[in-house]
Amino acid sequence: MPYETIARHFFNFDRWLGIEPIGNGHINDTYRIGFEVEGRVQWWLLQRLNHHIFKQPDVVMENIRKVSIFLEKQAYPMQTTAPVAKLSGGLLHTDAQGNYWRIFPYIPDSYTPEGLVGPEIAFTAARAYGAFARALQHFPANNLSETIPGFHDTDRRWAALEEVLKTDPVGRVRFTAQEIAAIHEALPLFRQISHLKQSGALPVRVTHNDTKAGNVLLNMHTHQALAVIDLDTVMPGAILSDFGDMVRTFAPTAPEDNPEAVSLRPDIIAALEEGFLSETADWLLESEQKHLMLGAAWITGEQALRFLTDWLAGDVYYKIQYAEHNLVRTRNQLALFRAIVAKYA
Ligand code: GN1
Ligand code: MG
Repeated sequence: MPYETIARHFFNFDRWLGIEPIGNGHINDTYRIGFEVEGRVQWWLLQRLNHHIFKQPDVVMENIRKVSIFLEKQAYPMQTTAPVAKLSGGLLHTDAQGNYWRIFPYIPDSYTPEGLVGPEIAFTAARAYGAFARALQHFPANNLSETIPGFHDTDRRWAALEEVLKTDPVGRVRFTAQEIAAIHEALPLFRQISHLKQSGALPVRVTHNDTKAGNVLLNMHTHQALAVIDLDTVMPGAILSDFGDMVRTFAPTAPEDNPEAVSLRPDIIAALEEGFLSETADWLLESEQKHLMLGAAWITGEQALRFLTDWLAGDVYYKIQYAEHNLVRTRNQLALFRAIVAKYA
């Protein structure tokens, strides 16, 4: 059993109980595993780290290790999930196929608040991400590596789109004229963000960079926040993207790959702002606080740009479930971008 063999690099146990896939990430593969040690059942989270996307897996693990240790020393109101070391040392197991595996604590009785959650849950999740940002406020940004260079550097992502428009590797450009025209509407806003970054109005901070609804764990019974997970992209960034990704994933009436029209839920946006600011209003700059919704437009537009680029490149980055998945995602995010700009940005 290959999964059991992987797990045995991390733990000694008596009896393997099995494995099941969990979560719905677009990049890594995540499983819950179970085994027995001296008659006691243990559950852990096993994950295959996608090394085609995270090209330096050791650097990712080193970032996560540093951040987890730092958080554990703060007055941090949630659980941390530091990766487990192998019995022989090191945080990654490489299998014969060259895949990278790691293990994290599994947090029982938890769920991620995806779907049409109400304002109380949105508030709780945003407060959790706010508490995460607060706890890392004094973490020296230059101690972290960029696990994906230029992750939220939208100028760089725009250049990648231009490149794929030129090379058109799978001949999709001519069927995508509407979406390509639509993404150009976002260009002035992307420029505005670059300008705010350069001017110092958006200082470099240690940010999570993937604060979607699926990356906060809540208690199944009390609905309190248990943990902020998926620290693969914790690195220097701008706080607006962390707020923006919450709006992008909590506020719409449908998920990011829904082919029908999406609209925004204003009560959720208000709750996200309230929750996030309850942990950040006393230390974020005014120029950051007043641009939070600009962050929502930015990160939604950037997500549209990323899905569109991947569609035109031939689906080389995001996992897809059907042929036009990335195109459907692009249209959804473009519609959401327009809705945010029309009302807020
Ligand atoms: C990816 O793998 P997952 O689902 O946590 C992506 C995010 C996107 C998100 C869109 C490393 O996150 O940046 O916002 O898909 N992660 C990476 O759902 O690119
Ligand atoms: Mg992620």
